[in-house]
Amino acid sequence: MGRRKQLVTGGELLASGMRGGFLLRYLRTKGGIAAVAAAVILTVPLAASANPSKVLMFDNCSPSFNEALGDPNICNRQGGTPFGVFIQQLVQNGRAGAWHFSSPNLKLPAGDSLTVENRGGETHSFSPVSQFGGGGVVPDINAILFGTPTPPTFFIDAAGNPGPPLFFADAGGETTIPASSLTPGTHLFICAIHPWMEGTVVVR
Ligand SMILES: [Cu+2]
Repeated sequence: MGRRKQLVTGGELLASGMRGGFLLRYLRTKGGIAAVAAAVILTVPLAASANPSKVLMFDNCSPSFNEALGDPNICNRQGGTPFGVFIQQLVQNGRAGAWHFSSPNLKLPAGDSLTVENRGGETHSFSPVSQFGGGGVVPDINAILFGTPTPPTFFIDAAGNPGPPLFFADAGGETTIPASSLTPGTHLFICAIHPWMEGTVVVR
């Protein structure tokens, strides 16, 4: 509720920030695309989950996200990828690899719940979807990835019916997927904010 409101606000800020050629101006002021590409040297966290029934969320956001989006609460970590580099990665690759789940593939015994811990600096989600390849909840990220702010989305609820995205975790927080949602079979998850973040959980 409060969290969802914050997300919508973030999307609106992103939208307003990108109107009027914001992105191009931003890249230009930072020395152009070549300089941005040269700066793409990422420090991807190598931490692996010791507990096999836990998934970790990672990103590499930086305080420049807060400046670019005009919201001090987007990213609460220091250092990291400049906002313009992040956008450039999305434009060029359709993803920013440092924004990922670890491990993205998990096997789980039926009856177990699954804890998902956010070790990044931004809010993420581990939202069940009926298939990969759909959009998320941030219109401007969707626009970069899909060419439209409103691509098809495939979020589902525990019964497998279409519904709003579930299981958000703030930076430093966690969310738990209940055993009742992890019936035997293959379950697909994406981050509703960064929809290239994909996870698969096979329950037996
Ligand atoms: Cu995310």
